[in-house]
Amino acid sequence: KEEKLALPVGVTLDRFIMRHQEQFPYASGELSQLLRDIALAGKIINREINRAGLSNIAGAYGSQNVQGEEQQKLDVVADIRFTRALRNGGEVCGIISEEEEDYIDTGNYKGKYIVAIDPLDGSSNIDVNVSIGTIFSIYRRRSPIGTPVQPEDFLQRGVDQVASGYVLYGSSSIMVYTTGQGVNGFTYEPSIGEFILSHPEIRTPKNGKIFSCNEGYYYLYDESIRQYIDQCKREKLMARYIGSLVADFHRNMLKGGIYLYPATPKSPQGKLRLMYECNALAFVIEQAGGMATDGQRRIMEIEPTGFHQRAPLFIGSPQMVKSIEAMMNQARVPN
Ligand code: P6P
Repeated sequence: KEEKLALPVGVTLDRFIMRHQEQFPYASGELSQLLRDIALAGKIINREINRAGLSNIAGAYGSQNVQGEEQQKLDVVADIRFTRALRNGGEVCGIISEEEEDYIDTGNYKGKYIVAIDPLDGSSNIDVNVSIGTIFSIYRRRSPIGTPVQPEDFLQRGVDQVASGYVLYGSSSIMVYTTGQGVNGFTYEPSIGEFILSHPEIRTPKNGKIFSCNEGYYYLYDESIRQYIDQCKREKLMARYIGSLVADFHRNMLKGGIYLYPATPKSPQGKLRLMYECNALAFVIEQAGGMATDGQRRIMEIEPTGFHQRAPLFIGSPQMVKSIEAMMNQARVPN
């Protein structure tokens, strides 16, 4: 295990990636380049989001933007930008995206990596100025280099992720990722167009005082989930639910807390997607000392069978996740 590389706050993402790569003498630099490509796409989306403004409000200026182009919804724009950046970067042989039914063969047969991505999660929040995020997950391909990507290249368990992370477009924008050596956050400085290390070595508190779920579904949840929510209220915990996964996840990771999206009769497998939401955030939270489960199994051990399959998600401070898991297990034990 290489010694921890403690870089000072203020170092740029490029410098950070380069310094970390130096620690892996056999690293070919492809993953470093891939992370840079993702950061570049994040900068471009950040600009599009900040520019959305009036041009994106339906009716205000019609659906044409100033260039007379058909105004596209930002999540479509994000999907085009990210898939283009990943295709042009050359490191990625295939992509699965929340916005695309089938996988994308980028034609980069020499590419070592595949990427699962939610280009802009929570896009319903865009029109009401709520923070939104990009979530990504990176795997090494399984099929031979030099051949076209195969479906099974994408169906890998979360434990096999090489890297994962997100970009949160909020009051300021931040890119947070892990390559399995801890979690670091880089705040975007638009005046110089750089992501700057602002949150080195993020560790999530072992316990927390925030619970995040859509209580509108309270009566749809299993009894054990309702018991856990009641317990949170008895303990006077803070209810915080933005309705934007990346924003809720990021706040809870920094301050301590739990985010839950349980199964309901309406969504028997929950709502969130395993490959490019649950697994990506599960890798980050575990690297920050937290936990992520579907209520029965560690999220990252779920054997995927489909690109867009859903999973219930309980993620955050380990003591809080363990506590709701215990309640759910108790409910399962026949008395
Ligand atoms: P609900 C947004 O659509 C999203 O995918 C996540 O960002 C968010 O946490 C969740 O769904 C909100 O879902 O059912 O509470 O509106």
